[in-house]
Amino acid sequence: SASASAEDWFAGYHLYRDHVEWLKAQIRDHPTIARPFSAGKSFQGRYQAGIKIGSGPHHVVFHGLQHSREWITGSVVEYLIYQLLVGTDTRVAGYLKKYTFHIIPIMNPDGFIITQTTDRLHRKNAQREGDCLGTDINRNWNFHWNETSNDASSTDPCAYNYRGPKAFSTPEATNIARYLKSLPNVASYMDFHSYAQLLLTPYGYTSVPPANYDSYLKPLADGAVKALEAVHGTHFQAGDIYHTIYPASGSSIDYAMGEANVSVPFGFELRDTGLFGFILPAVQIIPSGQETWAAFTFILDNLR
Ligand code: 0X9
Ligand code: ZN
Repeated sequence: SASASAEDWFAGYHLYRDHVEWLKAQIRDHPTIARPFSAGKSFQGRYQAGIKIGSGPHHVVFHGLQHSREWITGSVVEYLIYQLLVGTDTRVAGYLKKYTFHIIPIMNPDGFIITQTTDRLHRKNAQREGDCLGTDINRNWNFHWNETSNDASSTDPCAYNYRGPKAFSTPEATNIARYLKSLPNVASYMDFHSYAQLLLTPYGYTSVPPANYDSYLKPLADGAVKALEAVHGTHFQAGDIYHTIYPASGSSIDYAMGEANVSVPFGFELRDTGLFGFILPAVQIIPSGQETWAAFTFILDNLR
């Protein structure tokens, strides 16, 4: 349940309603540093519920479960919340003065419900078109949307990477985009996915990386991956979406950089590399959280 100790909470995966309660409990238990917010409502009217932590001038925005079958991402995002609220890392006090964190563990609640009721491997949201269920939210962002060459996104409502009938037809992406643009300066935006063990930078829509890639983004990502690997020896690879995973257009971090002016957007692809895939055993939640914390804090320590 939501009042379980951290050790118990991170020992398993949980029902949607328990995640909602868990987040409320964190806010209730840490009223001086945490408060609730929501980016808006999903297609079916569920809140994209979030927690704001800290009071610094530099804003850091991140979320899990844009793709609903990637359960480890919700748990790892919660683990990062837990570290920011009650962790023993001595750097946290400094982070809470420098940054305000805006964190949404479950970006796609409708899809998450589907994975817990009817289809464990559902990836998309709940907007039906004909016989097929869901738009791929991570192909629906309004920056180079609908570049369908190279399988970067699909026009087929039944495809796993269906782009939607128009850019920002999904409320889930639209809400987060509006939220990003409402903040005065977003120091970093991070979107947590699984699985592949990658730390991705823009772009996915083109093979040409952004202007700050060689001088800043790639070295920062390499450092973060090195810090991650030092914890449990898990191997990650860093690079741009286009070359490191595959061409993808209309995705969140491309939008964050190209349209919302975020100079340091990252897409994490968490454990594993396919042995368990999306069905990652719960015993890996804490180790995955620990190594992700190392990458995350490396980024916070080196943002400029
Ligand atoms: O295809 C995707 O949307 C991402 N891979 S996944 O296996 N999780 O579906 C890769 C896109 C990269 N963009 C971000 N990570 N935001
Ligand atoms: Zn994903």
